[in-house]
Amino acid sequence: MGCRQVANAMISDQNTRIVVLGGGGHAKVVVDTITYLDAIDCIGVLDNDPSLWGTCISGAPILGNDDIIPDLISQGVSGFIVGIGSIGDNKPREYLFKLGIRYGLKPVSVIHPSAVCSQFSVIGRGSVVFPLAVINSSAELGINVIVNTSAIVEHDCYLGDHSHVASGGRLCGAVELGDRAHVGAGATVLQGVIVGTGAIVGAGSVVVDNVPSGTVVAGIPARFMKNVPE
Ligand code: JB2
Repeated sequence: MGCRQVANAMISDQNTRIVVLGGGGHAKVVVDTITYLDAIDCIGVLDNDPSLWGTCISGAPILGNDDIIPDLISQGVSGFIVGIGSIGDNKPREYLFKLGIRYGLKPVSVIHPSAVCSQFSVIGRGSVVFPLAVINSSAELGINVIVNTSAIVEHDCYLGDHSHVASGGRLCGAVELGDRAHVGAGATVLQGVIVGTGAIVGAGSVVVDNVPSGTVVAGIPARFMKNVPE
C-alpha cells in the first residue's frame, strides 16, 4: 500500500477566511477548535434562526442566514465548514455542505490540536476531528465527516461522506461506515463490521454484525429496531 497524507487544515488551508454554517451546540465546538488553528480565520457564523443574529458563539458573531453568503464572498470569504452536528439525521449536514459548494466556497477540514491523527490517515475536506479523538493508521474519512470528542477510529476504517461518530464512539479496526451513517455516543462497532448507508447505531450499543442501510440498531449486542424514517 502506498503512503497516505493527512489533508490537515493546519497544513492545507493557509490563511483561509471562512464562515461556519449553523450556529447551535455543535458549531460551538467547531468555532472553538478553529481558534487553535492559525491557518483559518473564522469571520462568523450563519444560522436560520433570526433570534440568534447579533449574538456570539465561542467568540464568533452570528451574522445572519445563508442568504448573505454572496456578500461574504465579496468581502474575501473563500471557505466554509458545516456547523450542524445533528443526532441521527445527517441529511441537513449534507444539504448545507452542498449549499456551500454551490456558492463556490471551499470546504476546510478542522482538526483539534489534541486529536491524534496518524500521518497515514486521510481526512477528507470539510471533516472535523474534535478534542482527544484518535484517527489511526490507514483510516480514511470522506468529506464532511464528524469524529466527535474522544471518539476512536481504528486502523483501516473507512468513514463515508457526511457520516458521524458521536462523542466517545469507538470503531475497531477496518470498520466501514456508509455515507450519512451515524454511530451514537459511546457505541462500539467491532472490527470488520459494515454499517450501511444512512444507518443509525444507538448510543452505547455494541455492534457485532453488519448493519443494513437505512436501519436503526441498538443494544448489546445491537439488534434491529426499525427503519430510518424517510
Ligand atoms: O439550513 C440551515 C440551518 N438549518 C438549521 N442553515 C443554517 N445556517 N443554519 C441552520 N440551522 C441551525 O442549526 C438551527 O437554527 C440551529 O441553531 C442549528 C442547530 O443547532 P442544534 O444545537 O439544534 O444542533 P447541533 O446539530 O448544533 O448539535 C446537536 O448535535 C451535536 C452533535 C446537539 O445535540 C449537540 O449536543 C451535539 N453535540
